[in-house]
Amino acid sequence: PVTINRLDYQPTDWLIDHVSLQFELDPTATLVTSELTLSRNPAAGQESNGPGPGLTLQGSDCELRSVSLDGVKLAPEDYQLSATELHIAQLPEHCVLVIVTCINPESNTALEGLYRSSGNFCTQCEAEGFRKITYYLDRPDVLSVFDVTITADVATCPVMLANGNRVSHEVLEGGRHRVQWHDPHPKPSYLFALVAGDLAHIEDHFTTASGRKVLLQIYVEAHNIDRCDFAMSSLKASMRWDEEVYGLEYDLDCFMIVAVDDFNMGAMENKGLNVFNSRFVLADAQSATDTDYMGVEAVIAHEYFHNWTGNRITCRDWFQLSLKEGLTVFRDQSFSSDRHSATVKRIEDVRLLRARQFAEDSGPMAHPIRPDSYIEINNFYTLTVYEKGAEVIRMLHTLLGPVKWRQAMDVYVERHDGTATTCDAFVDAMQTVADVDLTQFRRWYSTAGTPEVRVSEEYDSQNARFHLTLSQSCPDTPGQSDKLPLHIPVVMGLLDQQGNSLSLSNGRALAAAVDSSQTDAQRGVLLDLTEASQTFTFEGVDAAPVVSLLRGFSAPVKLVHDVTDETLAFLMANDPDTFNRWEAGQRLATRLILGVLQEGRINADTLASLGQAWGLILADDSLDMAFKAEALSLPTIDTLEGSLEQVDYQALIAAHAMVSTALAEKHAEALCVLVTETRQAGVALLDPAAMSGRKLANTALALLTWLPESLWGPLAAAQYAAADNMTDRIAALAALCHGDSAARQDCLDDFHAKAIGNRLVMDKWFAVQATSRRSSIVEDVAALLQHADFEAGNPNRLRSLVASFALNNPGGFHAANGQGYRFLADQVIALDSRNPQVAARLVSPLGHWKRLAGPARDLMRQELVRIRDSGPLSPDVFELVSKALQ
Ligand code: DPP
Ligand code: ZN
Repeated sequence: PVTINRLDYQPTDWLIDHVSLQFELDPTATLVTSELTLSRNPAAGQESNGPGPGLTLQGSDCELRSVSLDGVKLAPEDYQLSATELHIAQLPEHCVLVIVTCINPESNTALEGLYRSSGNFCTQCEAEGFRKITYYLDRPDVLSVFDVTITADVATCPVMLANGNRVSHEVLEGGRHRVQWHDPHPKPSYLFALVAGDLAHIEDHFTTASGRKVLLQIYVEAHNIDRCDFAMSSLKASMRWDEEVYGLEYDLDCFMIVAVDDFNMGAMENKGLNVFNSRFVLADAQSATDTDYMGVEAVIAHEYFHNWTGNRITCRDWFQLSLKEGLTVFRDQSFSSDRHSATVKRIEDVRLLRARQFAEDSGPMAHPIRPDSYIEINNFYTLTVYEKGAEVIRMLHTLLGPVKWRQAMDVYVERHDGTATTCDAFVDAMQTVADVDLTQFRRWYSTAGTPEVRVSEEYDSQNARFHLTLSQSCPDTPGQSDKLPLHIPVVMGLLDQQGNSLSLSNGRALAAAVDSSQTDAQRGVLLDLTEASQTFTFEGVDAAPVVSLLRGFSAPVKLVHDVTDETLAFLMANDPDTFNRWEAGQRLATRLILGVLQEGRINADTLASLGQAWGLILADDSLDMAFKAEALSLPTIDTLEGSLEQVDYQALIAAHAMVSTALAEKHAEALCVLVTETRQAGVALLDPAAMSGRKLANTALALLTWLPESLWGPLAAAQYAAADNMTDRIAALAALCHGDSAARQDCLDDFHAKAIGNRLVMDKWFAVQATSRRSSIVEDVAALLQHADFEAGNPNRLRSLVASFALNNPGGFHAANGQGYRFLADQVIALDSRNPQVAARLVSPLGHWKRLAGPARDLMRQELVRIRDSGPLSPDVFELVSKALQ
């Protein structure tokens, strides 16, 4: 396998000015005729005398039937063909090349290129799937206007869709028909899409700010037609939001979304024709949890927002992936936070970052948000590129402030619309407007690893001065050591002992949020931490203050700040920044759990502090119940793991269990009340208070499961029986799954019976069992692999069982005898030849063996070795396994 390096980028020698594609659809032998109008790229390297540069097109898994140049069919000696390329040595400066390929969608189990899902045709071309359809300059900086003609049987493919606007439809002889689509916006091949099959749809309209009427359609299999309304309303809300917040309007006559059951990723932003994993489209009360609904809304928004940040302005090369993904994640996060509780949304995003992205940063695949090299680009659709990428954008937003941020985005769009560009160009656009110099900030794009910020305080009572010293460092990561300091925006405030916010003599003012009722002092200030160590002095501080740092998690760093339990409890009760109230509780809980690891017992004082603070939060009626639920949720194992050098998972899991049990015991009565009395009857399913109530009630139930089942089992069984929505039903079932009652099997059977015919619900039936804390879990999961409803070829089903187990069941996965690791390695080996992308996703949990303590370390490593030696590997799995073993 070849390593591709970012600095080797060269523009292409050729441009494709226009492409016309004709598909003769057939399940096993689809003919693709591609007519490329080519011209030499004036931006390419200096031409020497003699013949111009040859043309090399990428292609794989497609059978070449013919090549013609300017109407003349080429003989095999006129071109060179390898397993991955078609090379033509001599072409005129302007020419038309016609390539005919034949492909087999039915046998395409990798789900890249053109494939079949539930009998329908669909495509997935990002990042490099287009080359499995035809030979092409399959890279994001080659933008072209596409015309697409599709011919298929009327009976099996009544619906035939492609990007852009439909321009014609004709009925042919022999039961065939043909449609033609034209996309006026030049685009790279990864944004191409085709869908054909027997699909039903719903439709609606959206009138843009400038008064254009856009047709909106959502296509699904007929039996899902009643589950699309929420997706449609999410789409309209996204379109409105992008106009209102960014002034960005939709630009075609129609916008289509198609849901397919077999999909490697979440969804894909193909121009005008988004193809979605059905789990991010289909939702109704009986099948979707509140979290699922929020996921649908966020992913619909994310893909829609790509129309500008991704499609109109795309990436020059795949190293720039975060240019579109980090920015678009930031935009979808902002959208969700505008529509729901901003604090809760922020907490959820930070939890994900800490649990998964920080782990990436401390593992063998650690990379900057703009990677420097890759073997397989599919391995770089990572939490780092997406979620840390969004944090980098958020920091720019913080440094610029909301008004300048919007101005800078206008500059970015104005400058780069219709082009493929770079992260550097994005920061250049920000710099045209920013007051701060962003030179140092750019290091965030090239630095891997999670920086650490150490804090020390000194109060000088004589001079009424407070000194705050912040020191930053960033651990070595593969290929990177001795990193330079980053520009870290630290939002902070000082409180007096009564909890009042002090006006600060240092730091930059923060702009008020539009609806904020906070004073300037309550909002605090922004400190620019740019040096390895920096002291900030605040004048006129009359008594030793309490510091609230990194408000709203203003930078993706680990904060090391040694304060007392009382200070944390004080911040939990008094910090005007609600995020930091939550954060203080997490820090107390972390201290409690890590304390058990060190001392073998729970620190009674810390437990009392946290218990009291919980009591205050629970009693505070001004707080949203969803926030309370977050405050009652302990940091997860994968978050805690991040604060340890070497991890003994079984010990960590035991400590976490001990603390969970102690807290549940202490609050058992109150938690039971929350389970039974927080739910609101007779309100709309998605009423915000009802959703928050369910979240709090189900968090309480989850905590109670640490106690003997006699205490909560009947509550859970009753909740299961009474539930009129999926959120409560699955939460009850998840609780029962930890235990061993008769109700467990009864409810599982009942759930299974009701899930028949709804794949997404059946996925939940697998996932809920995969995350149980039963001691027989590894055998249970292995047995489920043999279940008649398990489908290894369906990525969602596979993830619901295998990935749920590996990622969300630390106790089972890290079983002391290594059974969990062996199970996962077996799945990777079995899957790699069928679907390398999904197989590679399953490798990551095995990549962290160096961080493990004790025998687990070697047990995990052995499984990586076993994968490595199991035969020829895909580049995807090869890259992850070889980097993990280095
Ligand atoms: N580009 C897709 C998304 O993140 C994934 N390939 O929206
Ligand atoms: Zn995206």
